[in-house]
Order: sequence, then structure tokens, then C-alpha cells
Amino acid sequence: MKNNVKSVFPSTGLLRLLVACPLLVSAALLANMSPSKAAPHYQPAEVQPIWMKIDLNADGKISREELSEEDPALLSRFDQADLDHDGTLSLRELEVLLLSV
Ligand SMILES: [Ca+2]
Ligand SMILES: [Ca+2]
Repeated sequence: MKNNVKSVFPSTGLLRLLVACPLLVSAALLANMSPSKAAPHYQPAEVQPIWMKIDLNADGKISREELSEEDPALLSRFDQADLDHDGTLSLRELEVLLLSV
């Protein structure tokens, strides 16, 4: 009978594990949501299609206005992305901007 009694009540160690599990899952979810581990907003394969879509006047450059049409959130990084400071983004500059998001 002693053995049966013991099996009905989980050991303290098992109880701790059951209590800790949800906490571990929560911690893992939080880690996944942190910016450093988030998946890139844009994929390299998307740059060319986005470029062709947002270069509305097809002059081979992306202006602030054109960028704001695609993603206003990127405007704050326009100056940072405009590496040659000509006031527009080349395909290469757009690529750097999108892939750094
Ligand atoms: Ca343009
Ligand atoms: Ca530029």
C-alpha cells in the first residue's frame, strides 16, 4: 500500500516543474518578441519589387514622398539611408534601408 500512496501524490520536484513550465514558455515568447530576435521586416527578394512599386515616376530614384507611400515608418530613416546625401534613395540605398529594418 505504501507504494500506491506515493504514486497518487506527485513528488515536490514534479510539482515545481509543472509550475515552472508556463513561466519558461512566457520567457521564451518574450525573447522572441524582442527587436533583436525579430524576423526582418523585409526580405532581400522583396527589395526589387518594392523598388519598382514605389518609384512612382520611374526616374530611378526614391524620393521622400515615394517612400512615404510605401511605408511612412521608414521616413524617419530616410536621411540615414541616403548614403550619398543627394536627397533620394538609389536601389542600393533602399536595399540597405529595407534590410536594416
Ligand atoms: Ca522616383
Ligand atoms: Ca542617395
